[in-house]
Amino acid sequence: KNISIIGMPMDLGQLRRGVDMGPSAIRYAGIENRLQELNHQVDDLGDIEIGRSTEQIDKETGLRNLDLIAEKTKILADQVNGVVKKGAFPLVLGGDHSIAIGTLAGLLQHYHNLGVIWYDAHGDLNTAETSPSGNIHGMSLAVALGYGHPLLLEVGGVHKKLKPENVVIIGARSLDQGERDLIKAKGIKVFTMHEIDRLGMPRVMEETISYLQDRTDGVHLSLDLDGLDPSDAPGVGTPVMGGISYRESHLAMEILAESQMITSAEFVEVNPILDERNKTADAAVALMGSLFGEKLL
Ligand code: DIR
Ligand code: MN
Ligand code: MN
Ligand code: MN
Repeated sequence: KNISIIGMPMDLGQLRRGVDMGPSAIRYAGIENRLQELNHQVDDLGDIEIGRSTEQIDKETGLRNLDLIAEKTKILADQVNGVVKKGAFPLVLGGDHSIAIGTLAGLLQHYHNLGVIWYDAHGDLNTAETSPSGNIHGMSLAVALGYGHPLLLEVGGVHKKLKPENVVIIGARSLDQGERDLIKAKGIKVFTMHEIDRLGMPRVMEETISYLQDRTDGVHLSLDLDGLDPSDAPGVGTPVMGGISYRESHLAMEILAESQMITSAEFVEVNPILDERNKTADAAVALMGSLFGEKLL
């Protein structure tokens, strides 16, 4: 594969500073070598410039850093767009999960039936009306589906929105009421921790793959490291107990690699300030290894 790495060091979508250092931590953990050893062609496009600013809260909606997030995710959407156009695989490094607004906007300009696997403890399906926090990282999947602030909806220009039947959420264990209502109203497929415990990860992934296979023309993996259990991925801003294990996550990535279905990916919410000796970035890189075909024998 031709893999283009894009760093998106943005921490504006939530309150814990430090997640802007995620791309550095992931690079330090050896992402480029790891992928090159699997015989991929890797092109690191560097980081999108975010800069420093003081927090701004939108008076009307309570959204934090709305203008800046709209501005910066627009740049990411263009870059992702360019990578897909030249036929390469976009691999985006976060940053908090609000960056997915840009990644998905870029992808949706190409794919008519984009599939999305949202690997996360959370649904990220809030809008200004339902959000308990005003944090835009809890809204990115809703925005891709077409629900949210107009400034966020217009990131990446006019394009088709993500179809709710093309989304699979894996690992959910913390959903706000408005998110549950949206999931039910739109019939979004969710494997909560309950289903993962009950069915086991192999069956969850097989069902995910067969569900997305015939209805999509590309599948994006959006992996929030807080989908993993905090014992395996402590360096995240909003850890939730009882998550997916490191081993289950590897298995999930290996099954996705075998399916050859994934056409783009992003790894988000790595926060080195909250981490233990870069454990979470190491986990992210190990999972990317499996996603891109690593096998022991
Ligand atoms: C919560 C937390 N649902 C919110 N969301 C997080 O603020 O909207 N998403 N942590 O990753
Ligand atoms: Mn998330
Ligand atoms: Mn998040
Ligand atoms: Mn999360």
